[in-house]
Amino acid sequence: MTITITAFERSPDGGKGLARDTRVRWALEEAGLPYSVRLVSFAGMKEAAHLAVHPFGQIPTYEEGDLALFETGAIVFHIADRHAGLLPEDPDARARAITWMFAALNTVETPILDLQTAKFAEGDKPWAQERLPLVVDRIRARLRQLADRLGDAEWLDGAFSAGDLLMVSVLLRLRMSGILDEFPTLASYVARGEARPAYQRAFAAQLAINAPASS
Ligand code: GTB
Repeated sequence: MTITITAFERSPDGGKGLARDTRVRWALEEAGLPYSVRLVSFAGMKEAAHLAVHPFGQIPTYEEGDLALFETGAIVFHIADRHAGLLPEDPDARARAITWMFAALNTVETPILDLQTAKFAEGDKPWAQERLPLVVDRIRARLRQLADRLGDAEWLDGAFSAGDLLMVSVLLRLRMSGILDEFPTLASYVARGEARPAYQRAFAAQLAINAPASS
């Protein structure tokens, strides 16, 4: 059955792969699934046709026959649950990999999102310069804990899993800030994720849409 996902008509990041469709593309590539992409504008996301699939008017979405999903974590889990390569067969190892998926989105990404908010949405507020160091310190604390747990391991729990896919994707959002480089263990972990052929294909596919046209 054909899989169709949605992505920005033109991502504000200009092709850095930070919009969340890249996570879904990566999961589809890891699973070896062909897919098509429906590009949506910011205005189109708020129109009834898109809201019928995504109640919050965002990307990405995932459609497969009669099934329509939103929320990146749920989409990646759906792909990982139904296809080999992203979750272990062993039930306990599978549960731990799913735990890492939640940890990436609920525990590690949340302070990182605060940084985006503090910089871009609240940067002009009179208290912004006071708040920023607090936000950055909370990120550093999380990354320290994550780096301690990862240690010298290649991936978070045995073989590469959907937990790593989401964790690497979340950490990638920090690259521009320089904070990731303060944690060489995590910088290397992210580099291992980016080196995976499936990630490379996903990144190239979004870049083909989002790269600024050369003059
Ligand atoms: N919880 C939802 C999920 O995980 O799927 C969040 C989805 C979401 O935030 N979607 C964003 C969106 O549609 C795009 S990915 N925004 C439009 C809107 O809300 O109107 C977030 C994103 C956007 C841009 C960059 N960037 O330019 O670097 C990075 C990440």
